[in-house]
Amino acid sequence: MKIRKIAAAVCAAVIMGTMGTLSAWAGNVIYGDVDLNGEINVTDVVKIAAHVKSIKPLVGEELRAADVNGDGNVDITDVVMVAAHVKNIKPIVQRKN
Ligand SMILES: [Ca+2]
Ligand SMILES: [Ca+2]
Repeated sequence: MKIRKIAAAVCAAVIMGTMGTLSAWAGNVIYGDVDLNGEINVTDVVKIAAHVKSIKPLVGEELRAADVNGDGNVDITDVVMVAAHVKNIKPIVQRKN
């Protein structure tokens, strides 16, 4: 019986993991959270700035999360918006993914 319980727990964990992956794939990004760690901080500002300066281009979800104002481009405006958020000057308003 114990083995069945463990097997059920493992199954549940796998299903949960798959669902988590799918929802990430479906694209629930936090705009401004470019490194996708769940919070918007100075690291994200640095990453967007590096992208804008063509030092280290962002791809995929990171790139999508970096377009904070949703105009289709990741540029200095997005850097400024994330910086303002981090400094508690102007919080980023999350729009629908
Ligand atoms: Ca982050
Ligand atoms: Ca933008």
